Amino acid sequence: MSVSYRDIEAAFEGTGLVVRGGFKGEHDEGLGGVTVVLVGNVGPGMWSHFSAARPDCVDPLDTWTKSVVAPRADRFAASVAYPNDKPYRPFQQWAMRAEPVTPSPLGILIHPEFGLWHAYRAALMFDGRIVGLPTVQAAVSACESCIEKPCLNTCPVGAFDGKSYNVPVCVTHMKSSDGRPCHEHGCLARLACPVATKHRTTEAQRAFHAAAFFRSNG
Ligand code: B12
Repeated sequence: MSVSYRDIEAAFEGTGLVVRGGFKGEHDEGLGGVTVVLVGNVGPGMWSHFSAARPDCVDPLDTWTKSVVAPRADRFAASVAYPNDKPYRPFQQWAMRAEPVTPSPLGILIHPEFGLWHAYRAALMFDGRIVGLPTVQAAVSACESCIEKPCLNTCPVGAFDGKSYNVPVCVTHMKSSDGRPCHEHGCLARLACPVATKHRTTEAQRAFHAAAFFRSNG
């Protein structure tokens, strides 16, 4: 079956998830002959779709994601990998081959249009090639021209030093009463990024991700 990139994009239109580029896998990474196409969310676009169909379970976003992605993957005879399924697949490394994203000082990847306000939800694996797979433009990181780097001096407990993320320090702060703003507004360091502020997710979405992070790490 010959699959076109445009058809994959069309299959996700109106779902809240979007197709985010792809790449041809190599034999030495166990992806010989496979084309990987990433699916994710950008800006606040996913939230209303997810909220309207939110399942009542422990991992509602993962469950909702699978309900959107799995039937579409079946239609294209593609297999699927999800970022939270173990063993973890290298989604960030894949993302850098699929679109012009680069590591930010926070560790998460920065996108030229959406800044830090995006994520990856699934990887579709196709046997063979995809017609019309976009080529990736050279990435220019917005962080390079950002002199003040407020992401590195906003965290109330200095959990980010530009090289690593001190998860225990972050979680201990979130457990204390002083950590309330992090629960209510989401990660303050991420929120301080001056890039693509118009694509920020809503406060409700940020609080949802903060709660999920705290539940699994707190
Ligand atoms: C485990 C994990 C974590 C761990 C971090 C582990 C670590 N070493 O520091 C914890 C739970 C702390 C974490 C946190 C977050 N994570 Co995380 N995480 C993952 C996950 C599920 C697996 C990473 C992995 O081991 N991959 C396998 C290895 C082989 O691949 P890799 O590409 O080399 O992975 C390395 C990096 O991903 C790094 N890493 C992962 N998350 C983070 C977060 C930060 C801040 C840093 C510095 C590094 C880091 O650790 C990996 C091993 O060195 C990935 C999804 C995935 N499958 O990759 C998401 C993922 C990397 N996380 C993501 C996000 C968004 C976050 C949060 C910001 C989520 C939130 N709550 O808002 C938080 C940061 C907390 C905060 N205060 O904001 C996104 C990043 C998207 C992007 N734009 O780049 C991913 C891709 C998931 C997704 N659905 O898109 N995460």
